[in-house]
Amino acid sequence: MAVSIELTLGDITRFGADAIVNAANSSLLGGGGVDGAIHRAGGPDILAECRALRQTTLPDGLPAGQAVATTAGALPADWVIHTVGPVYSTMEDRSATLASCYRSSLAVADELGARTVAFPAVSAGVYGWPMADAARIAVGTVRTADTRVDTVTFVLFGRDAYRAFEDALSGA
Ligand code: AR6
Repeated sequence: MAVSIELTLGDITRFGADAIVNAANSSLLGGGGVDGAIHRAGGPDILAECRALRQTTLPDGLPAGQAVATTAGALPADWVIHTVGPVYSTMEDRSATLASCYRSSLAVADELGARTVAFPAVSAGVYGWPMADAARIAVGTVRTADTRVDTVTFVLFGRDAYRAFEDALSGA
């Protein structure tokens, strides 16, 4: 069964799903954007698990394109799946790494047994990826992913992001 893809406008920290995805950085120790919002709203348990990961399985941090899960703390989700998007570059095509963020996050969701997953527009904020292209990669990757996740919702912050994902979904 293909994944059902939905779009919504809003703040991902308020979105109820089995798992929500964080656009983190390799340190896993927090930052701005959606990362900052998730740690603020989810409380200290998320950071505590991130620190524990850094002390055990991820001493050098999480490489771009990979994903790892923690508790969702106080958020209305069971897990946060942290993924690290690539920083946008005009010198190098990092699209495969961005696609890998979505595929790896869905693979982690499968391991957890999560059936509903919410994503932000990974790399399309601080990391500078042009929104239309970020949306095309996100939608194209999720659409073709081999996963047991039933529903992926892209939770988009702002009308421009929403429109870009609408266009990507309709193939415009
Ligand atoms: N809900 C949904 N989307 C959001 C929210 C929110 N609460 N807040 C921001 N966005 P960004 P990146 C949108 O910068 O580009 C952090 O410092 C935002 O408008 O959060 O992958 C990390 O620690 C944009 O469309 O992530 C890293 O250092 C999208 O989420 C770095 O930023 C992604 O923007 C990661 O940069």
